[in-house]
Amino acid sequence: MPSDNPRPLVIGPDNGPEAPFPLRLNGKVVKGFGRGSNELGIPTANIPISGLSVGGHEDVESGVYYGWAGLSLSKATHQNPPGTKSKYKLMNEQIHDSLMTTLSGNDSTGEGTQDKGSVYPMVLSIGYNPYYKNTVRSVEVHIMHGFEVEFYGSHMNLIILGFIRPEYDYVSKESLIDDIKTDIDVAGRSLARDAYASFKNDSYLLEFSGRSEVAS
Ligand code: ADP
Ligand code: RBF
Ligand code: MG
Repeated sequence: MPSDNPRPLVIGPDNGPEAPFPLRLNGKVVKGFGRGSNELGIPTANIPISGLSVGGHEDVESGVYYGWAGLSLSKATHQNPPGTKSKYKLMNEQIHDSLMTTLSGNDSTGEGTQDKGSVYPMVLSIGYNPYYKNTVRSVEVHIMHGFEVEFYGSHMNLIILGFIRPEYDYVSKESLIDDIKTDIDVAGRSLARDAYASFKNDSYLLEFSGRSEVAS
């Protein structure tokens, strides 16, 4: 169960990520249990667990992390490019605005690079989803952006910059959703800091050639 203590507003030192971060991993977006959008209203793009073998992260602790996701070009990234004041509603509006403002000064995405793919802020859950008692470990990414369509089959590159919290069991679905919304705000504030925002330009995020089916 989560504790009743107030949660920190940001995670990680202001001057940049601390070891073992940044962690890099990648994989192709696959089907999960279909619960994210339908049950929670929070879609998560799942990648095969073998994505963790990239850079030898198999032993990474289960829990909730934040960072940046690079998505290969798809109908989804085309229809609604990053930075557009999209219909994204799960992050506190002020935090979202200042994250978008920080990013516009330091822009490797947006219209000009649509042919290369796009970079978005993300929160990541690695583990067994104790609330659902999954028997397989999953790697799931919620992207803080409003997409019009699904992007199964797209390749996703991830840079993880910090550990937010362990995974918990919850007394209700609503309390799980509340905590995920807090994770999204914590990630938004954390990523808006210069030393974290700059990772959005890391070339790893938009390298897709040779990265296919599963992780490479
Ligand atoms: P599954 O159990 O198959 O992962 P979800 O309900 O979690 O199903 O939905 C995930 C799918 O929704 C993703 O694979 C992706 O194609 C799509 N999607 C749409 N918007 C988002 C978003 N903001 N973040 C992550 N995935 C999204
Ligand atoms: N599931 C849990 O059972 N416990 C958690 O603490 C938990 N935290 C999550 C945090 C984030 C940011 C995200 C995106 C998902 C989290 N989940 C957690 C997983 C959630 O149950 C899962 O995404 C849905 O079941 C859809 O697969
Ligand atoms: Mg999912």
